[in-house]
Amino acid sequence: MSLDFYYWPTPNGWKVAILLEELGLPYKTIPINIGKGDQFTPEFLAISPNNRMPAIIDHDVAAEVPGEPISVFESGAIMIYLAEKTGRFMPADPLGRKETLEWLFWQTGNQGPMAGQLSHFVNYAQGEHTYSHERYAGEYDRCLGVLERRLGDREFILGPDYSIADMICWPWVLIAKPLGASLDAFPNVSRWRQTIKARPAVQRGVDLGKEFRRAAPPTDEERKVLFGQTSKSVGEQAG
Ligand SMILES: N[C@@H](CCC(=O)N[C@@H](CS)C(=O)NCC(=O)O)C(=O)O
Repeated sequence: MSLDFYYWPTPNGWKVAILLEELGLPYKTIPINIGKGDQFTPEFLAISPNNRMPAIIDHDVAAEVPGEPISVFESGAIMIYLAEKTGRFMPADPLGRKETLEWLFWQTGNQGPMAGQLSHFVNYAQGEHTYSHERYAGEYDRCLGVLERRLGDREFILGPDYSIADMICWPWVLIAKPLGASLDAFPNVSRWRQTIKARPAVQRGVDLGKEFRRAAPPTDEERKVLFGQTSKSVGEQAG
């Protein structure tokens, strides 16, 4: 398999980095510097129309299915694509597949956006935003509660087997503390977080591109790129 991985070291990028490392697939990392605006180039938008990373291009498809290489955007879609293509980290039976999809949709529709907005108010928003901050802190906490109940009688999200459902939910739990949340009230989540953290492939995934990680608050230039995006501003940059 020959894969290009469009990536920047953030929790959403780690999800796919972890899966690629777990699968042991060779891949070429293409950094998408989201503070510089790489996500708005016409080339990247052709792969990822929502101007967000992660995304992948699978060059092997041409060999199997005649035609162009296949691009995939949205972390959940990428993970299903790779799990189904390799037959790993996802149950093949219809009910197991259904449960995997439930947790992938839950992550990308609930935990991810709520944690992402919480991160915005913890790390980036300037000035006082008590209502918004509390709203997202509450939602992040609620999502931790959802995982806590799910993991009450299961080692992993789907049961005894580690899967893409764990890989997609884990990165936003990894950074609970920097988001201002304690895991003290969530013993099952804490246990699960530690078990997954101890996996060498997970460590390699989280370390991918760590030299690009932000050491300081964003500059004014980066703020302009990242925040206040509209259809017009993205359209203008996309050319
Ligand atoms: N729902 C998307 C979320 C991806 C996402 O939000 N990526 C962020 C980095 S964590 C990004 O690319 N941001 C670029 C921007 O805000 O312009 C997924 O799960 O893939």
